[in-house]
Amino acid sequence: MENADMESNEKTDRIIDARMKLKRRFEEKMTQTPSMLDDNPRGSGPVNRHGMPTVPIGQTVTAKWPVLDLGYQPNIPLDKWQLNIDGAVNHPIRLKWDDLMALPQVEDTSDFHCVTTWSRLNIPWVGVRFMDLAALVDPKETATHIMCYGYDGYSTNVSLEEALKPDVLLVHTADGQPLSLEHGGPLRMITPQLYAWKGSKWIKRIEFLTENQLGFWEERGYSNTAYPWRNDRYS
Ligand SMILES: Nc1nc2c(c(=O)[nH]1)N[C@H]1C(S)=C(S)[C@@H](COP(=O)(O)O)O[C@H]1N2
Ligand SMILES: [Mo]
Repeated sequence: MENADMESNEKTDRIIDARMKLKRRFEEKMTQTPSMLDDNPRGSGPVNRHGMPTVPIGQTVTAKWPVLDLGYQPNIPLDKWQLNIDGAVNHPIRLKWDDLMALPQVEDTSDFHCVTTWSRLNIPWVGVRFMDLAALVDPKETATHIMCYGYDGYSTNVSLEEALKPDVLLVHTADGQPLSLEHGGPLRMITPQLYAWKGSKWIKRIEFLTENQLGFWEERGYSNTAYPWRNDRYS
């Protein structure tokens, strides 16, 4: 076998190992998250693949895709773009665009629920699983949360038991098109089982934390947990 192949096999093995370890470590905690715990998630419409009513309580479905930001949309050319993943991890990494595209690419269709009461359903995404990025950096035993930072100065915190769910992606493609600048292109995170503010647009850094910290909106009164089927909007 070529040296490069051997190296890449070792890397793949390391990632698979780390992924299994993470699964085992967070399985129990994940069953305690509202989406898996609640017998009667609140909302209307047919049951979705997570067992929740399609439209969470207090939400209205929109065909349009509104834009929410802090009044500034940072435009990062792909050759300058990078994503740092660091904090309480064994292998901090800095990904350039080509590194990101070389990782396993996942297609998934999911819903988007904004706390300001609109929901956009069935958005087809392409991107990389947060779980796979976490496996790459191998979180320390003490890691419990992440803080995600955007190029616009935004931040938002997510617990690892939520972030490691398989539909949490870092996406570069939506509706079959490169993710537009206004929606967080070139890369944003999505958290389909939480309100959409938990997904940072223009993501530039993911910091693993050993205790919970509040992000931009969480400091301003939005819920720490942000679970749409409990109408869990404010703290
Ligand atoms: N970097 C960054 N990410 C962000 C925001 C922001 O202002 N900056 N707004 C959040 C909020 S409140 C929502 S509802 C969604 C909106 O995403 P959209 O503009 O693509 O609809 O992005 C979230 N992620
Ligand atoms: Mo929002």
